[in-house]
Amino acid sequence: MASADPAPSTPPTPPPAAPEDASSGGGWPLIDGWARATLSPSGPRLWQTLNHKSACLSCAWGTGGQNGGFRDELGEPLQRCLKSVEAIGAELQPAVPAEVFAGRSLAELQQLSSAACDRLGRLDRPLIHRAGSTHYEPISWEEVHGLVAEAFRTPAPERVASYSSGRSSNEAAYLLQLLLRALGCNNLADCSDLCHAPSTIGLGRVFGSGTSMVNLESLQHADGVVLVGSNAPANHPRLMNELIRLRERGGTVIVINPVLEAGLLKFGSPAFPVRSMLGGGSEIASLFLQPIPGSDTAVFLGLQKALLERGAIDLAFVKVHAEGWQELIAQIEGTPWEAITACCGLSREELEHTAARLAACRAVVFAWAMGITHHANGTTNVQAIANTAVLSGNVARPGAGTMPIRGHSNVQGFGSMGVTVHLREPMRLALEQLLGRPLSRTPGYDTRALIEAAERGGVDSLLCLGGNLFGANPNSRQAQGALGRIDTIAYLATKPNTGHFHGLAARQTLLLPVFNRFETPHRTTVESGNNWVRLNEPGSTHLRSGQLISEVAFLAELAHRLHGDTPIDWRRLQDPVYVRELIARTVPGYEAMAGIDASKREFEVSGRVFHEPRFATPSGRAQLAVTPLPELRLPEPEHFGGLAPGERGLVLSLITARSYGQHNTVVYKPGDSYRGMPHRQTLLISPADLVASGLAAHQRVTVQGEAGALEGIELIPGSIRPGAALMFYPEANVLMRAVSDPHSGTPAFKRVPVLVRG
Ligand SMILES: Nc1nc2c(c(=O)[nH]1)N[C@H]1C(S)=C(S)[C@@H](COP(=O)(O)OP(=O)(O)OC[C@H]3O[C@@H](n4cnc5c(=O)[nH]c(N)nc54)[C@H](O)[C@@H]3O)O[C@H]1N2
Ligand SMILES: Nc1nc2c(c(=O)[nH]1)N[C@H]1C(S)=C(S)[C@@H](COP(=O)(O)OP(=O)(O)OC[C@H]3O[C@@H](n4cnc5c(=O)[nH]c(N)nc54)[C@H](O)[C@@H]3O)O[C@H]1N2
Ligand code: SF4
Ligand SMILES: [Mo]
Repeated sequence: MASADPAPSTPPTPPPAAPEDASSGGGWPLIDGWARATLSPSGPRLWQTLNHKSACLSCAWGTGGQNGGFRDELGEPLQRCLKSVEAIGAELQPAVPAEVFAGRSLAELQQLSSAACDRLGRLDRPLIHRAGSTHYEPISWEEVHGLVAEAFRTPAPERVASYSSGRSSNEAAYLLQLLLRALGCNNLADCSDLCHAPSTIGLGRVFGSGTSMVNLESLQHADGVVLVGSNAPANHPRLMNELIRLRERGGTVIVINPVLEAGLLKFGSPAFPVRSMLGGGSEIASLFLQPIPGSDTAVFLGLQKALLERGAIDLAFVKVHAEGWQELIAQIEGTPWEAITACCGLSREELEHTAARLAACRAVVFAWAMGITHHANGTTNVQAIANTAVLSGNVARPGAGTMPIRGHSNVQGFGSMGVTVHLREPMRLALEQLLGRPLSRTPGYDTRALIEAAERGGVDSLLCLGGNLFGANPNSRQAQGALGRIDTIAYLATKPNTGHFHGLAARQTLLLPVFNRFETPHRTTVESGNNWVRLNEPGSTHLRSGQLISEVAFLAELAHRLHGDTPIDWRRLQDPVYVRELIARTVPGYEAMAGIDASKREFEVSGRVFHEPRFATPSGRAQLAVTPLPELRLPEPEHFGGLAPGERGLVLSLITARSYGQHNTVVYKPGDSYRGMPHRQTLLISPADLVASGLAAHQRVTVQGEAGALEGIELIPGSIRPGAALMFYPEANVLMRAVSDPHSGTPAFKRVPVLVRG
């Protein structure tokens, strides 16, 4: 493919972007997006990649693998969405022209937006930035290996760390944690700390297992889905097909979201072309509740109370299969309706009506995403959902259960592989046996703790396996300062991002190009959000003259340089088949990994999907616990310095979320017409708040947070609950101070107090 070759003079081809239509989600624009993408110059290569036997790069719903690029684990065809095309398109860009790094100073590169960083192209040779220099410069791999090994060879293992983002393989993840744990270091920060950690911890407390207890097949037996705090039409489009089918079966979809997301009302899926094209899409929500942001614990407590009052709690089931129910029932009975409705802003009638619909369902799946976890009480939110599932008898049978909708395509695999500061006991014991000695008991740094330790000068060396640690954290200025106190940072990445230019280390920053999933020259595996382990076939890259490395090769080389040949032959870990052997031996639930190279048989991680109500807790019973209502009062304008004379404004609870055209910190498209937000410097506000504050639609205002301000933000009236506002991440991350859930360390990205003034 000529256009995909790394010719330095070729301008990068922008990835194909989906056009939009504001009236519903999906529909014609998606079909048109497919057509445009596949007719683009990189179209043939794109199709080749879509058909490659590897899992989609984008979300953890997971599509592709041994069944071919378009099929899911049940073998159903046509299950690939346009988001995966967006992700592949970006990876098929030509290499960053050599002149970019030779010619542009860091000061210039720091001016680039997230989209512009990504559009520079693919990284194809190792680079280094040395303190005092104005530029990134080329460096040889031999020198890189030497520098990184020197940085991690330390008598103080608590002063080194890693951060990872769930796009890499299970094999790379396993190696990363093994090499750090063998050093005596538990500082394995991961993007899940900013994402679903409250789900892992909350579900772990209730059921003894922190992942979804529902698989795809089971979901297809549900007649009710409660979808909370998820914008699935944009972020997990494939899930929409399941919701469409469920509605077709006569099932009920209850959506809980302060924002009336267009695609959650109606969605046109290309998998249902006739309805999608001629009927304006399929109806999704049977009921739509718009609570106050951060109040979901109150919503679920209200549903529990209404279920109890209408006699719809199966106490016989609960008494046998749960513990702690007495205290929970006492909380439900003892909490007055007024406290619940004041906290969540929904009426008793709304909650009672919803509970009646729930009680009428035979089997309900409770599914949620960041609207639940990105709160100072994220873990409690998750526990409130899990309590509701148990009390209503919707656990551990076909079509019923709890389903956190995972983010990155292999983020769950990273957790399974032990890239976590909450290592589970069975895996600890297995690793200790493998390494022949006890692991360090010093608690590791999760992502927020890592930033705080770095800020104190407590971190010397950091290895980043993908991601954008700078861009993903709250309080961007603090993140930048903290990273700047680390001596050496090595970023392994496929494409440049803002973090590579703003997150510079004190002495040296290495920027190292890696193969992505469909290019890696050896087999790899990943795990979906529904516990399905996929096998990716080897691939090749279009960057033929590049110097890319496989992540496994890089980590095995580092491990060998640090640990030599003891107690395992670290260089043998260059062979991913051997890594899979170790995974099968040491990772609970991964026994079937042992034969996967020979059998090519993908599998479900064992012990995660409960078919009967015997949970993974010591007693086998679900552990119910009370869930305190959150205190959601917003500060006064004076907290932010107040309004200037003649200024108008108001304090709002800001949700920071993804637009329809971005993948996390990487922006593909500036606008979001589904929400009527034409560019990224916008704030979605309710018309009622415009009237109350005296501000005008489309006025440019200042948004003042506790850590920083953004000026020139356009006010966009939209279907959002009064009192709440929505802006796009990562730009909004300058605004917020890091306020984290004490149980999981996850920041409150969805309830950021701000003063809007103009
Ligand atoms: N295309 C695309 N796909 C992606 C990603 C991407 O960036 N782009 N990112 C991936 C990753 S890592 C993740 S974690 C997921 C994220 O997937 P989502 O969680 O769907 O993403 P967000 O944009 O954070 O949107 C969260 C939703 O929660 C709602 N919400 C906000 N606050 C509250 C609240 O207090 N209560 C309730 N009930 N709802 C609330 C918001 O209005 C919004 O609709 O997507 C994954 N897939
Ligand atoms: N305000 C606010 N902040 C948030 C959120 C929010 O909703 N609001 N969401 C949070 C959430 S849920 C998450 S998960 C984090 C995301 O945080 P991260 O995971 O840290 O960020 P990403 O933007 O997904 O990282 C993208 C980069 O990964 C690299 N990459 C891509 N593929 C590969 C690969 O195969 N290998 C390697 N080594 N690198 C690769 C590319 O260089 C790309 O630029 O952000 C969090 N931050
Ligand atoms: S739903 Fe997720 S995994 Fe499936 S094709 Fe779309 S982005 Fe990829
Ligand atoms: Mo995420």
